[in-house]
Formats: sequence, C-alpha cells, structure tokens
Amino acid sequence: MKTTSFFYYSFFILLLVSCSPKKVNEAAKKPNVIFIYVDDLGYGDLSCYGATAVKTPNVDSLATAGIQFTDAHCTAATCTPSRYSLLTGNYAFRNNAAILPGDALLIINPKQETIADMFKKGGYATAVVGKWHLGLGDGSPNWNGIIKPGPLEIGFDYSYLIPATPDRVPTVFVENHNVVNLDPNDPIKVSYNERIGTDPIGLEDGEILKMTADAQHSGTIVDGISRIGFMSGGHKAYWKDEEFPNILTKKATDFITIHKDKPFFLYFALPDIHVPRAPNQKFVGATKMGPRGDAIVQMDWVTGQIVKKLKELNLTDNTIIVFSSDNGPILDDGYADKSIANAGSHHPGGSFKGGKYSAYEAGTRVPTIVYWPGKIKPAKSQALLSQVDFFASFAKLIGVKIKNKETAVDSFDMLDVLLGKNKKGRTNMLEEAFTMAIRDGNWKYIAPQTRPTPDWLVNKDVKSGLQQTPQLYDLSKDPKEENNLAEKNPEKVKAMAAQLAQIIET
Ligand code: NG6
Ligand code: CA
Repeated sequence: MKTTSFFYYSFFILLLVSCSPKKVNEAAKKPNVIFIYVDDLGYGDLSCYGATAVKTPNVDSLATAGIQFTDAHCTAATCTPSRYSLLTGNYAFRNNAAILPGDALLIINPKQETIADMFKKGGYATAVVGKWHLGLGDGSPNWNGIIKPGPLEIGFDYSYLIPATPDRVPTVFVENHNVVNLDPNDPIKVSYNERIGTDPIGLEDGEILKMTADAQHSGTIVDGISRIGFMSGGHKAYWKDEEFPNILTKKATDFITIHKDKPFFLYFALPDIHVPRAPNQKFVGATKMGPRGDAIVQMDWVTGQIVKKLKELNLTDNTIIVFSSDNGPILDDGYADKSIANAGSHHPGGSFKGGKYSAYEAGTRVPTIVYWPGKIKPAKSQALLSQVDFFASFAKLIGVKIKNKETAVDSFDMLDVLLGKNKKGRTNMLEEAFTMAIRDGNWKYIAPQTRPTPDWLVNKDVKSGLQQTPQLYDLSKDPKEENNLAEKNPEKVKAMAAQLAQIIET
C-alpha cells in the first residue's frame, strides 16, 4: 500500500471508530431540555391547579402526562433573584440579586459557571429566548453597539431577549449582541433618573395611553403603554407587545428546528403574564377576567406551539419539558387593567396566602411540571423542591460533574424526584422575599424584617409577610399561614432561625 493510501485508510478506520454506533447512540440518547419559565404565574392560575375561570389545555396536558408538583418553589418572590438562582444554582442573596432596572449591568460574572455552561460542557446547543432581567454589559449597556457581556458570555450559544421586563425601557429586542432593527441614525438613550428626549411620557400625555398607570410606570410611552424609565431614539426597533407570542415562539421553534439533530437546552422565558398585559388580538376576550386572564390563555397557546413543534420534528420522546414560574401572582402591578375587578372568584395564588413580593407561600410556591413522555410516569408529587436544584439535577442527568464548592453551591441533585422515582424532596429550603423565610418540612419560619419596605410596596394590596417579630407556621395544619405559632414554640423558632443563619453563613 502506498503511503498516501495507507494514510487515508487509517483515517477512515479512525473515523469509523470515533463514530461507532455506540457513541452515536449515546449522543442521541441525551434528552433535549426545554425550560418554559412563565412570568408571575400563580399556583392557582392554571386549570390543572384548580382554576376554573381560565382554561389551560396545553399546559394541562403536560401535567396529565408528566409529574405535577404541589410543593415546588422558585427561590424568590420576585423575578431577578429567581432567575439568578435558576441559572447559577446559588441562592440570590449571595449576590444581593434584587429587581433590576432596565439599564442594569450583567449580575452574573462570566467566570461563574452557569447552567448553560454546564449543558454546553455536556455537548448541548444552548439558547435563551424571552425575558432576561439579569442585566447586560459591564460598563454601561451599549444599546447602539455591541452589548456584552450578556447571555453569550455566560454559556448561551444564542439569545433573543426582552432585556429587562415588558414594563421597563428599553422596549427593544436584543438578539445576541445587538438591538434588533436599530437605525444608526436614531440612537437609543436610556435613563432611569430623568426624562430624556421629546417622546411622550405617561405623566404628561395620558390621553394617548391604552391603559393608565401608576407614577412609577408613567415614563416613556411605547405602543400606547407608558413604561418604567425614560428612553429616546430607537423608534424603528420598538417592539409591539401584542407581537410577543408570535415573535418569541418563532425564535424558540427556529432554535429547536435548527438543533433537532443534536441535544439542546432552551431556556424559554415568557413575558406573560407580567404587566403590561397586552395580549394579541387572538386572545382578547378569551376569558371574563380581562387582560390578565387572556394573557394566561396566550401563554398556554405558546406552550402548545412548542409541544406541536416537537411532535412535528419527532422529538417528543427525547425532550424533557419543565414548566414553571419565576414568582407568585399579582393582580394590580401598576397598570389599570382591571385585574382586581375582573378576578371574580379566581384565586391566582390557589389556596395559599400572599403572592408576588410576599414571604408567604404563594410568593414562591408555583406551578411546576416535568414532562418526559415514556420516561416519566404520570403522577402528582408533594416533594419539597426548589428551582435552585435544577442545575445539579440536570448535571447528573447528562453526566456533567460540577465542583459544588465553587459552582451551584445551593443546588442539590433532585433528579430522582424530578423523574418521579423518589417522592422525598428537600428537607429544608430558603424562600427569599423582602425578608427571608425557611421551610423545614412542613414548618415555615419567616424572619423578622430587617430592611425597610420599599416605598412602592407599602401601598400595594399585597400581604408581604413583613413583620417586626418572628413568624412560625405549621403548614400541615395551617397551609394558609394564619396561626402564628412563634410565641408558643420558641425552641422551634430558635432552631429554624439557626438553620437560616447557617445557610446564610456558608
Ligand atoms: C416593581 C414594579 C413592578 C414590576 C416589578 C418587577 C413598580 C412600582 N413596580 O418594582 O411593576 O416591574 O418591579 O417584576 O415599579 S418582576 O416579575 O420582574 O420581579
Ligand atoms: Ca416575575
């Protein structure tokens, strides 16, 4: 054999060995993971969790065929902290993560390993589509140039973002490092301190508003809705709120289609049902609850589109869908969309007390479903579960080792619980709000308030759980947290305060 043909022959053999059926099968076996993360969806907002004033057939069918958790929690009663924990596997207080303005810098250090990095290590393509709210950039976000660091610097291969929240400027999409449709002759400026430019603002130009808003939400008017903060420029790049479901679903399903032949992780963070609630015409009037109810139906439709795309591509059996929310529900969050008046007998927090911003159960106990047809037996699980655990659990699933001393320090491997092989979840778990709470089985301790209540929260119709003295509840007998047992059980209070202190000090 001539040297050249010998070379080609050996190369061919090598290729055969490296692509042996076993290896190919192993790669193909790794399931795709789609995390559908709804915004401000409460425990009682889905028909599978007892709602009757709204029907959510698409999410319900995930629940019927998967595991439906009844005691699963986001880590905090607000968005940024919960998202921080989901992506890093750390409780949010470790980084003082709190609700961010729309011009905040990225709060995750690119050197820190995220859940997206972990999936990438495991050979996955990774993407985030939807609401970000973890900050962008490190000097100040350069809306007119390259916006980084952002998701691409912390493990995502692709990103298509609402940079902060739908009620905050800038009201433009950011795809990878750039604002989508930005006209260089109309540069974007953003301020959270003072009015800039000459665009109308809610405080002065109320007559052009689709819905009125409180003072904090009365900054620049975009698409007939006044927002928190002020911006000038970027007019061609403005989003239309009604188009969120179509645009974001398209970006998500495109990513799925492009990556159908290799494992992927898609973090799909829906802006529904956060304010401002301006659902697409298709869904207006779908419920008798007005925009909030209609936005739930819209969110259900989006979920159905993902399931449909997976079916179309024959990916259903090899894809895990996790469905959950970033914090509990709120009816009035700043816009006059008549959510309170139209709620009727609907209880967005189910039978639990509180909601978004609250240290009571409905602040963090959220709908949570894990769906993996053929692999997970349909069941309901009462296991105590925290979203901070998805990091370590998925690492276990896909065989990636994490150094728990530096990475995902609060994340426990709960894979067997997620897959329904084990019904016992955590023994204790933190619930962050404007104070800290801790669960120890069915006991719940809420620490006395140490920081002042934010001004805007004082006047809200929210049971915040903030008190000057300790609170202790036995959820097995008192799931509504009405009977404070702290005075009767000083020993239990002491023990749980110590547990809390220990978590904080580690
Ligand atoms: C609050 C906003 C609220 C909402 C929230 C963040 C005011 C008075 N309220 O500060 O409307 O934007 O922040 O929601 O400004 S979250 O789901 O992203 O945490
Ligand atoms: Ca939220």
